[in-house]
Amino acid sequence: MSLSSESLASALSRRHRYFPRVDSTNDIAKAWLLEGAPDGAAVIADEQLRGRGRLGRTWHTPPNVALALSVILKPNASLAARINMIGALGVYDLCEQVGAADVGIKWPNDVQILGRKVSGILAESTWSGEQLFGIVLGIGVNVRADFQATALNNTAINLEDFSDSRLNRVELLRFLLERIDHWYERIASDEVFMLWKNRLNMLGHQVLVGDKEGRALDVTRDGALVAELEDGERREIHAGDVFVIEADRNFE
Ligand code: BT5
Repeated sequence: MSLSSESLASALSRRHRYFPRVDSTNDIAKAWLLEGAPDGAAVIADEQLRGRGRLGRTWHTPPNVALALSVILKPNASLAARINMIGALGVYDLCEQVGAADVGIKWPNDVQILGRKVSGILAESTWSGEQLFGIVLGIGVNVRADFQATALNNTAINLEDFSDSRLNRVELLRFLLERIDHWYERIASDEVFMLWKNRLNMLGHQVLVGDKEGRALDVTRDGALVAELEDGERREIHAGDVFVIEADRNFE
């Protein structure tokens, strides 16, 4: 069963829109949100020409080899920061489902297998004044991409590396969306936060906070990272960029 409007229509019961090729599923989902898309609606694409990461970075989604989706969610505004957790937990479950071991979440939004990035998550909120209109939860997952000729060769990994047989992307999407629904239903519960925290692979490890070195100590309930810098200063990082230092990458 290959990825197509027909195969998705028979596999998914939720409202969704499928496109063989888009610039970015997040952009389409944001427009649909403004037109009144229902909670849980999803935009799915086979290929992205301008897949977006955070801070102007790009996300690589060649045709036939990946998952690219954006789920429109309408949580209570006080729980908006947990949407990233929902995405990461869903992808983590998907990795385990295909048999991957050593799966971990790298704060704030990467899912890694063996320390390499299999998935990136980009949650974008739309506000109408003080009111949260909705959040687009964008998720990219590598299934069988060829990274050899790219700069990602040493840092990216595919789900199919952990499976004896070819993976069916329609089935993967169905499972991932089910897990997102599962965690979204529990978004207000402590279970979501605790499990996300337990699945982080970097607490206790050295990190770079901007240009300063420090140690990742903890995370707050709304998803901020607490790091202790070399000079002993403790800092809460909300949207900053934290890199795990290479030498400390073999999370034992
Ligand atoms: C992310 O950003 O990891 C968020 C990626 C979100 C992508 C999804 S796909 C569906 C939806 N539509 C969109 O347009 N976006 C979302 P960030 O943490 O900034 O990481 C970006 C970095 O990851 C890049 O600078 C590369 O180094 C690396 N990267 C890019 N493509 C990759 C891939 N396919 N696999 C592994 N690493 C990749």
